[in-house]
Amino acid sequence: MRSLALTMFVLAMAVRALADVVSYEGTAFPEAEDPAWGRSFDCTPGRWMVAQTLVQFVEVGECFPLPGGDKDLYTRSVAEFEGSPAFFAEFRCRTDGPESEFVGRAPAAFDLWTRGPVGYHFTVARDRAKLTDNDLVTTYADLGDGIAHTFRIEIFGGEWYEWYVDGALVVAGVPTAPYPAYEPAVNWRVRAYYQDNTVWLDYIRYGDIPADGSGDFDTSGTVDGEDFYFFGEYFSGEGVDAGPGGRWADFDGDTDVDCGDWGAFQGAWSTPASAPVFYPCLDGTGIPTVSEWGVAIMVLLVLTSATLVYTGRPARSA
Ligand SMILES: [Ca+2]
Ligand SMILES: [Ca+2]
Ligand SMILES: [Ca+2]
Repeated sequence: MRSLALTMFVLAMAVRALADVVSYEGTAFPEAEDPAWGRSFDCTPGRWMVAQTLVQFVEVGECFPLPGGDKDLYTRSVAEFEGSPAFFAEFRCRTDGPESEFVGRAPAAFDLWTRGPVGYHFTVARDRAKLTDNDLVTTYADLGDGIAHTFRIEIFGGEWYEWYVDGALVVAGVPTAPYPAYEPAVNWRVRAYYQDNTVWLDYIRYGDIPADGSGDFDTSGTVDGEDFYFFGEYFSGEGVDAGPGGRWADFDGDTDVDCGDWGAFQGAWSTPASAPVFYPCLDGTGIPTVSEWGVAIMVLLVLTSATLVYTGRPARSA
């Protein structure tokens, strides 16, 4: 019974509308998870969901000669964050597309777009990423091949911005102008230019940067179930730096998000019911018991089966 209740709780958390953070978590296609996402595409891109991840498969030569082919684009206004003094955007993905596709703004692109003089454009290949700002200053970052990576930007009005890959600072500078501003929007685009490729998108999150050590991921003024989901997402374990995205959950300010922070999170819990069980910290050792693993695996299976939604074509092996 408890496992069922936990499962329903986790599923309820999978569809969320946060006050000061917008998140796409890969529980369904973007426009199904939240109708605020718009979709447009060229030719016949394939897409499907697996394990809370959006998978997109694009091929060249589908509708017209090279270069170009399938394109799958999702866009959403970020106007609600105009004037934010501390704004972040973070996404996690991997692709099997090569760096040579950069010439066509492919394989995967994430844009903080605008009609004004400021914007940030990420392009991700399987082993390299680049950030281009509206001054056309481009910075590259080498990636470990074949695994998902976390990309994050923090923008402090017109004062400063910082770009991180997997929690490490890559570049910082003074923006051309404050962002979000000038009819801002976020775009996520997967495209085939000279080669077919597949992209796995785990999540997109953006909004106001939460206060350090607050436990309040969505800056809602309460510490509750919305924050609980993200506490699990940014939990790093003792002595492991959780990166800039996890500072809000690091109550003791030692860079990790561990079971000590979980105790503080429970102390900060502000809704009428007590905080849910957090299995990695259940017995203080960080190691779940056999029966706890059983519940965790059941939840995972339910989530996986609930999100196995197929449309388009399955990916071909490279
Ligand atoms: Ca996900
Ligand atoms: Ca909150
Ligand atoms: Ca900590």
